[in-house]
Amino acid sequence: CEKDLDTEERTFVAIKPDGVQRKLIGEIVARFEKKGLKLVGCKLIQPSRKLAEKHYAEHKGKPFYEGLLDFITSGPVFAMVWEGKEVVSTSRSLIGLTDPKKSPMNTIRGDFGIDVGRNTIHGSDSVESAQREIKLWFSKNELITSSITIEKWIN
Ligand code: ABT
Ligand code: MG
Repeated sequence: CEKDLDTEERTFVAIKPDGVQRKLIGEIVARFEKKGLKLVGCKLIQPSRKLAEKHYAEHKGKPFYEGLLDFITSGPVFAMVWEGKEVVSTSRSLIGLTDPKKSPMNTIRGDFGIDVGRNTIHGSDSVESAQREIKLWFSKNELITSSITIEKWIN
């Protein structure tokens, strides 16, 4: 029976301005690919203040909120949508803990960061957040929905 790709779990992942500036896009994308996850959309985008406010709405009023918005809008962000089995939690495992100092080695934040306010990468924290964030950052036509697989192009 054919796999229905439309119903597979998706998550929103974004390499933050510090990660882009430090040329970590290739390294990070490679880790997601090697894990077996599937990239269904990506773009380099410098988020507007409005987009950043919507994205981080849950943190409004917290002491780090304004600084967080300044940081996330300070340069290009590499936004991605990944698909796969339990991709939300799988991605959070690849990413590691919020504070890079406390994040284990072999996680992205554990390997590449030292500052909680510059933690390199974002990943949705639940299936509900993922659905909200994907809608916020991407339009439908920017995401691959076709179930055509590479095998069909091989004779
Ligand atoms: P995000 O993927 O950015 O959402 O991080 P994560 O979900 O792991 O952690 P949360 B709690 O959502 O943090 C959001 C951003 O706020 C920064 N932060 C967080 C601080 O600077 N100080 C704090 O005390 C806390 C709790 C870390 C996250 N982003 N960055 N960069
Ligand atoms: Mg978060």
